[in-house]
Amino acid sequence: MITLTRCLFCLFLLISITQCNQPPEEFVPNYDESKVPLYRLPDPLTFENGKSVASSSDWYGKRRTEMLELFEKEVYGRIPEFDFSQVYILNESDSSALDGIAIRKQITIKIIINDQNLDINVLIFQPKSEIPVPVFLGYNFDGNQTVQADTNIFITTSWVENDSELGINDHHANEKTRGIASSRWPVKMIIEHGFALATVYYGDIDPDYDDGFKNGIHGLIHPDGATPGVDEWGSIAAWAWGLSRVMDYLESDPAINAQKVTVIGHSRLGKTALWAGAIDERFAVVISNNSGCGGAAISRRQFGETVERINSSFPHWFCDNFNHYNKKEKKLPVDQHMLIALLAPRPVYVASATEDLWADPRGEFLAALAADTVYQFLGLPGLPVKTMPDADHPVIEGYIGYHIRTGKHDITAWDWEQYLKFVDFHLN
Ligand code: GTR
Repeated sequence: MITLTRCLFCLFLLISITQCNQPPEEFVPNYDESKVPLYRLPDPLTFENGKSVASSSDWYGKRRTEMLELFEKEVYGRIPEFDFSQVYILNESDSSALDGIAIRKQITIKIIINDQNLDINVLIFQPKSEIPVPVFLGYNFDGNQTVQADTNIFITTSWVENDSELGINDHHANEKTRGIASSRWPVKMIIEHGFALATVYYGDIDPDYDDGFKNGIHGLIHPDGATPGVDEWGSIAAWAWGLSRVMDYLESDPAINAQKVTVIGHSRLGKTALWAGAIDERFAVVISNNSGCGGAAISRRQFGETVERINSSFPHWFCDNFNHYNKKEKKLPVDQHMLIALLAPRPVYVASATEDLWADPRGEFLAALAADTVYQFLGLPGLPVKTMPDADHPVIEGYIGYHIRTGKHDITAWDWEQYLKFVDFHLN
């Protein structure tokens, strides 16, 4: 008997060891619409206790708060309460920028927490105007100097990703990076439409790698190796917090109309723009460009990038609770249409690209469509179409704008043209 037990135990050990040595299962994204599982979206107009939202005060006063808390607890993580002060330092300003059509300003927002500092470096281009101007606020991926080939822009000193082609091998940006993202920032066009542009390198707030939350704003708030709790902020929430600090600054700048701040972001920064707009209602308009999983796309579709995949590739983006929904999207008490609905009654624009299947363009459209019920409920024209428009046919007349552009995962001058029209239509 003992021998038999021992044999069984050895067999069990052998199987376990063999399993441990298996390479991790390769992730094969689903790009086949017919393989999207059947799912039912949670209804933004039904409370968690099953009761219906009956009035707009029910929505604004109760259900919206309930949904916001669910997103905080299960997806992005709650921002802990902490004391800080901030000062604004104007480092540079020049009224002959962009061939004389704009004023360039470079400001440091110095956040002071327990005698430690976090510097958020803001680059602003603004039209020459007698009256305060509306502004687009968006993070850039690689440093303010990448937005324009303008030698006066300070090169970021924050941690950046290494890039052998650009000769970056010690996480410090260099001269070669000037203007490399200028196709994503058609600054002249923005200025000519009467808008200012404010941009910040997102790495100023939290460097985008999984370091156990030791650096950036997390490091200042959770010192001595402590990490955020399972329902506390990951990097997306930290970046969203940073956008609110820039908003604080914009409110203090007499050249800016702080009632007309549009927060915009591409990809992971589109996810961030959506969450920033949800938690900070000072943002008048929100634009999500190709934000995909954890952004505008419906998680339950499991098309392209999935919850499990994003949590394993980027464990620092969301709160730890989000891991509970790996391969269990149906258990999520929310889905991303509810994130869009949290922006009501403000205008929001969702944009996809035909070749960006990883971000699930149809899932992004369906989320915008499902958010429409909340806008309609509040008496606002939400999304003016019921079926996905053809490529390059923007829908901008409602409170929810949408387009799918021909091409790849990117933000282009054509995307910006639509955003300028949309924001002009709603804010001016
Ligand atoms: C991808 C990620 C996407 C998206 C993108 C980006 O690797 O899977 O969710 O955020 O990065 O931000 O460029």
